[in-house]
Parts: sequence; structure tokens; C-alpha cells
Amino acid sequence: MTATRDSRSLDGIWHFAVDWNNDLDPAELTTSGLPHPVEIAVPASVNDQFADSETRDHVGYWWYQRRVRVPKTWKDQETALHFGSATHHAAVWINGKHVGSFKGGYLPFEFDVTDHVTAGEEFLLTVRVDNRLDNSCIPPGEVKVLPDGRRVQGYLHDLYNYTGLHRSVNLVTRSPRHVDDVTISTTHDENSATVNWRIELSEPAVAAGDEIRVSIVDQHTGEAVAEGRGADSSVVIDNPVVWTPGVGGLYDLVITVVSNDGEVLDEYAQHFGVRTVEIRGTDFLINGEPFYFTGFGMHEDHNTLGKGHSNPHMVQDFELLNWIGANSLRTSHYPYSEEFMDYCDRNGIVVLDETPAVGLNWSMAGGILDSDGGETFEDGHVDASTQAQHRREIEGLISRDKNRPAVVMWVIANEPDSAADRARGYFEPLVDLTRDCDPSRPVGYANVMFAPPHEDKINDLFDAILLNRYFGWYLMSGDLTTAEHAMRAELDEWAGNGKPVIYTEFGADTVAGLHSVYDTAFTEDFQVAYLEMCARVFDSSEAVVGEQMWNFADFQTKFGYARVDGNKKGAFTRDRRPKAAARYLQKRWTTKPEALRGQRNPRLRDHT
Ligand code: BDP
Repeated sequence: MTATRDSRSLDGIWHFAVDWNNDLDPAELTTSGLPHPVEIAVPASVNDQFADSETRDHVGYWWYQRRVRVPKTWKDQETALHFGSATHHAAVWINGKHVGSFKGGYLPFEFDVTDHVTAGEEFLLTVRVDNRLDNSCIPPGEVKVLPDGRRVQGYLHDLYNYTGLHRSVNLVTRSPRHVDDVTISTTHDENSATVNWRIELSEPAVAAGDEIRVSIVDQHTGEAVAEGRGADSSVVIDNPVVWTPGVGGLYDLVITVVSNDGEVLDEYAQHFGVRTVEIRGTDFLINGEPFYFTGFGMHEDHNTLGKGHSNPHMVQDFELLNWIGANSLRTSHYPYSEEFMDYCDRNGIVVLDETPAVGLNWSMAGGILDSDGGETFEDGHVDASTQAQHRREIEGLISRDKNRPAVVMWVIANEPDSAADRARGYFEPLVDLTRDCDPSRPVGYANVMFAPPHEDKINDLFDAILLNRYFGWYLMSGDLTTAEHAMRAELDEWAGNGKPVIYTEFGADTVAGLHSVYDTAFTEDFQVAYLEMCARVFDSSEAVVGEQMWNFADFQTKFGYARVDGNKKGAFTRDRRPKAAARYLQKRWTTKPEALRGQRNPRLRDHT
């Protein structure tokens, strides 16, 4: 909301109905209401809100509906409906008129609904969410029909397929002559920073020849530090505040759109930070300083909420990250809410920003996964239609997060089948696309343990080596001595290629409260011994510039015989109680900074 923009939250209780046969007629439902609706909370996943497994496991359409009153002051304005996300696809109607559809479960989208609503009046809003995944989706999946006719959703990733309206829904208003987009980049030396911007206006603003004024405001002091004009221009700031890990430090680029006769039509503020990211040899440099990543691969995952965004839960997670000494995280395995990303920008938390490309791997058959065999990169599995959606996910993620100083790398996939011959043909154009969309940040992918250096076909396309490793858990299970040798030997090979290595996953399932005098798998004692083993390996190589344990907290997964009510590799339980591993990590990350090159959170420094 600014002086010229307004927003009305549509979060709350909506009507809801399951489309049991996926054949309900939109024409009827979107005008006269849902058949036998129940109530549902938005935002949250559908799945855990209901007590019957038929609803929880439904594969197909879910219908959401509510009435919305447009404020009577919203006259002669453009009105849009904005969704933080709808997992995995959505179609939207207003009073029976289809106003738009969106494919992909973790990015925001909005539709201009000006022609369908009237200031001061009510309208009937209907959203049909489709939770099905096929091979034209990211992540890919396959709907299987069982002999008794039931549909089940197959997919090759671990996290449970939570679906629904996971993030806030808003009705927003603005002038038809407004800012559509802005891209900000910065360079700096000790005494000054150059801030470059490229602003796109809406068509009516371009047609009217509206003028653009820009002012740069220091968020901390609230003072304007530079002024400029034009759609594509730059200004210089003296003695800039540099965005720093563990600290933050933001400016607002405030854009004002002014008509020829001086009327202010639109005002929009986009925050940004002055900072640099660079890879030099095996160093990962932020503002020219070597940075060592401590932290976790995370999930948006809570009891009842599923993947629904909740501010109190988010704040608690960040407080725990701060407590434990984490300076970074990976948004495994999909883009997180904008509220989450804003928090990282404000508080200096360094982010590896990941697309939802998880489970592009048919070669990990059996175990917890669900592959029916065959090649990964073949028609019907990961093919041209998967790649087309993968492109849209990369473009959408960068378009959403391009101005965020917290984001220091794009992670375009998690554990794809990078040992397959065809992996290169699939990934090369996607890496090029990522670099075209954003030449300023490094690009990575999280490498699976079944694609070691001599088998992986794609790592030379990327800037850093991100390793997900489970020596001592999935491999050499329970034997930490053999695991340590194997992990070191593999690391030596990776380190030989001269790029920084970040361990983006390492972990062991652990039942909170289970202890043993022996290092027995699943006990808290084993998890600590496992982490100590990994730490010895990390500390043995200069090439290792980060450790992000798997996972921050226990999380829900699909059914599998290796999962008892979910994945238990968390340092915290699902309700955020620390396991012994959390105490261990806190000690490592907060009291031995000399072992860990780089920045730490100054708040922690005060405590220790
Ligand atoms: C890795 C995946 C992650 C899983 C983890 C595990 O990247 O999503 O949850 O293994 O098995 O393969 O715990």
C-alpha cells in the first residue's frame, strides 16, 4: 500500500467443496454457489484441515469460494486479484466469468479484474485449485489410476504433496497509469554506490507519456539520499549503507509516476540492497569478503497449516535460526513466500533461492521414491514439456526475487539425474536462460550422491558445487568410520575442480527423545556423532565454504516405509523443539568462528 495504492486482504474463512469426479460444471458453480460447501481457512494447505482421508487424498479439483465487497472509494481505478500462490494450478472466476488461470504452485500471480467488478458492490469469487502433477509440471508427477478406480498422485520427491491456497489472497487497486515492473542493480566501492534501474510502466502510462521520478530512501533513517528521473537511469550514493550478512541494510527505490500536468498517478516503493556477490577460485565472496554458509535446507511445513504461510510460525523459525547461529538457508525445494524472503532481506539472512524442480530423477527407483523405472530424460518422463515449465519457473522466480539482496545464488534444480547422458542437453539451455535473466548472480544445482564427479554430466555448467550427501545414512548406513573415508575421498575429487563446495544436505533421521550409549541409528546420539563426522570432513578442505544441514525441522512426507510420520532429519522437531543436534550445531556455529571463515550474526556475538 502506498499513497496511490490500496489492498484488501481476502484471507479468512472461505467456502470449499471437493470435486470428487473432477467434473463439476464451472458455469453453474461460479454463478450459483458450491454444492454443499464446508468451511476452510485461507491461507493453509487443504490436506490437514479435514478429518477424512478422502478429502486429504483427493486428486484433482478443489473449489474455493467467497463473496468480496469492493470498497466504494475504489472508483476509476484498476483493480486486480493477487494470489501469493496456489498449489499447483488455479483457475479463477468472478460472477461466472473466467478471469485467468495460472500453472505452477509456488509463485505469485495476479489478474486484472477491473472490467468484472464495481466499486461499492459485492462479487462472487471462485477459485478452482488443481493439485495434479504430470510431466508437464515442475515438480513432475504422474496420476495413476488403481484397479478399483481410485486416483493416486505419484511423484518422485520426498516432501508431502500439500496443496491449496498456501499464501495470502488480496484485492488490490491502483491507477491504470502505474509502475508495472522495476529491475535494480548496484555497484559499489568504499565511498560510493551506483544504483541503476529499469522501470516499466503500464501501457496507458506509456501512451500518455507520463513522467517517472525516483528517489532513493535509506530505510533506517527514512531520509532520501538521492533523486533521479527516467525509466532507465542511475544515481550515485555517497558513503552507502552496504547490505551485510547478519545485519541487513536496505534502501527503498521510490518511484512516482506523474502526469504532464503534475498529477501524481502512482507511487511504488521497491526495496533493494547495495552488495556484491562473486566467486573467485574456491571463495564465495559477499562484498569482497569470503563467506562461509551455516544453516539448513528448510521447508514450509507445519502441523495443521501444511505449507500455509503464518507470520508467527515464520518469526519463530527465524528466531531459532538466529539462536543456532545459522547465517543462511536454502529454499528447498521451491520458492518460499514473499513474507519469508522480505524477512531475509531485512535481517541479512543469506539465501540460496531454489526453483520447484525437485524429483527430476527416475534412476533413484525403490526406497522412498516412486520411480517405475526407465530413463529420466525420455518422452513421458522429463521431456520438452517439463523443460518448458522449468523455463517458466526460472523466469518467474527471477522476476519475483531479482531485487533481493538476500539472494546470492539461483539453484535451478534439486538432485536431478545429472549422471544421465541427456542431462546436459536438458540443462544447458536452462543455465543459459538463468544467466540471461540475471547475469549478476551465480547459478547452481544440488547434486545427488549418485552423480559423483566422474559420473556427473553437468557440473561444469555451474558456478559452485552444491552437494547433498548421506554417507553414513543411506550409504554405509550406520558405519561412520567407513562413511568418513568415503566422504573425504569424494570431496577431494570435487575440490580438484577449483570451485567452492557447499554441502547443501547431510543428515540422519532421528527420533526426538531416543537415546543410546552406543551410536545407534535413529538416536539423538547418533545424529550428533554423524554431524561431528561431517564437520571433520568439512573442516579438512579449504574448498568447502558452507554447510547447510538437512533439515531445519522434521517435516511431513509422502508415505514410505522409511518414513514414520514424515522425515525426521530435523535439528528441531516439527513443533520446533531442539534435538541434541541443535545444541551441537549451536555450539559449532557460534563458539568456534575461527573454524568457520566469514560472517556471523552480530546479535549472536553479543550473546556469546
Ligand atoms: C534428498 C532430497 C530431500 C530428502 C532427503 C532425505 O533432496 O528432499 O528429504 O534426501 O531423504 O535426496 O531425507
